[in-house]
Amino acid sequence: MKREDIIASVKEQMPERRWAHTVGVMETAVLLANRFGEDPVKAELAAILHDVCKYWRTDEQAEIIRKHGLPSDLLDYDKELWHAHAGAWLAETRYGVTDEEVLDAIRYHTSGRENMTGLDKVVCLADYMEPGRDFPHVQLIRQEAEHSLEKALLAGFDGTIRFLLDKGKRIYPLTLAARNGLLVELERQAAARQTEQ
Ligand code: DGI
Ligand code: FE
Ligand code: FE
Repeated sequence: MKREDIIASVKEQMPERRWAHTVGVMETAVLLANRFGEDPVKAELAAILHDVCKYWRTDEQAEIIRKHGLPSDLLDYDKELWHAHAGAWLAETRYGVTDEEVLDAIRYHTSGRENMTGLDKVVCLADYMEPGRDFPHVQLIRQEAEHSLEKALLAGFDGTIRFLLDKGKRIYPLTLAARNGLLVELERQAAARQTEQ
């Protein structure tokens, strides 16, 4: 499907303020992709579709997960996690997205995963810091994003994990794997800088 047709269809499936969020994620994803050497066209496409079914009924999201063999362990965790996997399935089957990198960026935009690709990171970070976002540590995330994709995303996941801990909620294992993976990458980057000196 053409970009404009995808945009029109996605817009129709959400309230106006969530569409404004999506536009913010599109713009931020393009900016971050250019800043960190990722493909801005792929980043924008993933951003357009990332929350496509966020406002669908949760039983419809769950049905996609159950019917089409998506990870069923998601259903044991917070419903907020479901729209990302269901959204990637819709992107592929209804919107004709074939690029696995784009599909993965949609699929993992909420939970993250171990060994996130550059595109995964850009879309996930854009979702955290688009201009419409306003939560206590968003300024810290935006500051880190000036120079480090990994540090900024780590600040994002730290905030989410703290929020889940405070609420006494379970944490999806991929989120912990994502945070650990970012720490390993940052340690490697620091070690590489040491040997350069
Ligand atoms: O869809 P958005 O609101 O734009 O953002 P999102 O897809 O990143 O969803 C974030 C919500 O998901 C946030 O309120 C925290 C919630 N959540 C629940 N369980 C988990 C989780 N987020 C992560 N990363 N990991 C979880 O286990
Ligand atoms: Fe989302
Ligand atoms: Fe979002």
